[in-house]
Amino acid sequence: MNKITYQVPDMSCAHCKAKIEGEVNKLNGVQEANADVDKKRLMVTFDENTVQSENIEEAVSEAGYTAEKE
Ligand SMILES: [Cu+2]
Repeated sequence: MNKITYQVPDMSCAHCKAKIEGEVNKLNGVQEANADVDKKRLMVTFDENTVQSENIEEAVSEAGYTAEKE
């Protein structure tokens, strides 16, 4: 399992958090996505053999937000 952390500067409330987590958790290979609204941070545990960080970034942008690798 791999862990990656992103900054999501446009995440501002619990609704954003739920939307982002929901979209990232849909990806095959993602074990856990956890967003911290106060720190504007997204932590993802994933299997790099199944899913890549680009896929995670795409899922975040599908939710309407921007993920920047920390
Ligand atoms: Cu929001």
